Amino acid sequence: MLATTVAASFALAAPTTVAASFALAAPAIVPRPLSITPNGEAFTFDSSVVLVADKRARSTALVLKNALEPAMGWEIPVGSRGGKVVRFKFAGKDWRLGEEGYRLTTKSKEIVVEASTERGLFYGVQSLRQLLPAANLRRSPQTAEWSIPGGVIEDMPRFRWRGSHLDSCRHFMPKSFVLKYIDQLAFHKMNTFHWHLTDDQGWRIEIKKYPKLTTVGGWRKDSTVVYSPRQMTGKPHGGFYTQDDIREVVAYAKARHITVVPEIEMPGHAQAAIAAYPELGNTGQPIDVWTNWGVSTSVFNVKDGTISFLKDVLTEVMDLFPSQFIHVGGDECPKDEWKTSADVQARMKQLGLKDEHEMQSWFIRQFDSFLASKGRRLIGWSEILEGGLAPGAALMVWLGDDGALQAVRSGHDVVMAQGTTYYDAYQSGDRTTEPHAIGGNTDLKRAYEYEPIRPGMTPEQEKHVLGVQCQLWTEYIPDPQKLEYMAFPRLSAMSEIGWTTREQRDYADFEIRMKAHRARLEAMDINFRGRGNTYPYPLASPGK
Ligand code: TNX
Repeated sequence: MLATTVAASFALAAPTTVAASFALAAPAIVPRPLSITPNGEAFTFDSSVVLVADKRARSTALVLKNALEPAMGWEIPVGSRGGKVVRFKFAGKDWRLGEEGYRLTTKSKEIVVEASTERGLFYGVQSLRQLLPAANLRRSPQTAEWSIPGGVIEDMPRFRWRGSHLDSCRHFMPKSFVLKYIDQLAFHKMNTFHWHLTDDQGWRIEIKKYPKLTTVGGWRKDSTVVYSPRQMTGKPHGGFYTQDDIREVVAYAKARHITVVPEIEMPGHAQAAIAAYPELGNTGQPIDVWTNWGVSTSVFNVKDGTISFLKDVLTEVMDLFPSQFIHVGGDECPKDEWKTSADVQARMKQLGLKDEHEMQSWFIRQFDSFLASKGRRLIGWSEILEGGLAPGAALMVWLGDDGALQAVRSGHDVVMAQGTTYYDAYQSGDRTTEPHAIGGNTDLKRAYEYEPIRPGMTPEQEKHVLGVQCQLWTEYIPDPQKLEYMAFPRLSAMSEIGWTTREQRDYADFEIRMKAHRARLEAMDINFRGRGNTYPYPLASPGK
């Protein structure tokens, strides 16, 4: 309600012609801000500039200081006055730009970054960096005209969950890369990092009580390169994050106003855990960590011991991740083993459950009440809807609109993560030039045009759409270089889906701004598609 009023009045105050001429004079900001009103002045950074911040704003001033000093090549003091200043200011009572919004006012002698929270100030700093020449993003002294055009930017996000998922299981992604990726989320004003940490092909988080999860479950003998006709690497693959690594990543993200939401998969996508502890499975037979892609039929059994095991795991997970939401997966759990297991059938009977779908629902509910008792909320993929959502649980919608509508109609929150947000898909229809990907074609335009509010939602139900995120599943993404190729520039599009108002989201305008933005990505060493690098990966196989 507030957002629409504010947006509408700014749209009136800043007609498109003004915005367009300003866009020519100024580097373009991604995600697109709510309003930009030029004033014809310019601020030039030189060694007289002082950052002025009170105690509460000091850490954000330091973010700007640390960001700019390497490229500018001189020291930028934080003080109380100076010749020219960048002033950090907390907003008064009449503030209309929300907790994450900011106002950035640039005149020839002064820049004021204003917000009601440190988070808002932080986003103001991100815009400021995009107003400077892209050279400010490099890490050694650069020669540049450090000038930014004067004016007022007023800005606030559309959604409160603006995220990216990363699958560290199908291919282990080194911690150094995870940190670099988090920097990119922050640069794009995204605030949620959904970390997929367990799957059939690898368990990636150290759990003190169950060391074999990583010593055994963290490693596999081989990996699929192309599914059909089958090509394997012939090499072992693995890795995991220690609890110290996890704490480091969580704190690093927090300093950038990003919440890390961990995902521990259950009852399916569990083969690596069962490889480590066969008693968690249905056959009791030792199995290997999976070397194939797809959906494994080896799933958790439903014994008390397995439920306790998972509660122990979640207890360590909650110690490491302060996020309100804990993701328990819940997707793609084949019922083959449960149908033939005498134990599972007996348990179903004892609990009065009519089929295996109700069994799955019972399973998930054990964790819903457990997480709720610890003050957390459960989130899971579309399938946790089968058999009914527990109160308080939220749905991550990767399947069709029906599930999203069912969830919001019954008052449940949803995060939209549907097919068009899967950035493991091809980025072009031309399979002769693209590196091998999982399928489909989500080019930049298609990615950009995804709309999280689905047809049929009433304004009241729309409020249950917390936001949106992109997914980086890594079956065909063996390393950071290719991850960046698949994620960028589509992640820039995702940032705009989450941040920019519906009315202001415009692909033609985005493309113009992306010219400047690509130069920024290049300066930050992002291997985005279109950068012109070559890739040591197999090309798409015809027809796949
Ligand atoms: C479906 S989305 C999966 C993943 C795969 C992905 C590949 C979801 C909840 N499950 O296990 O990696 O497709 O695009």
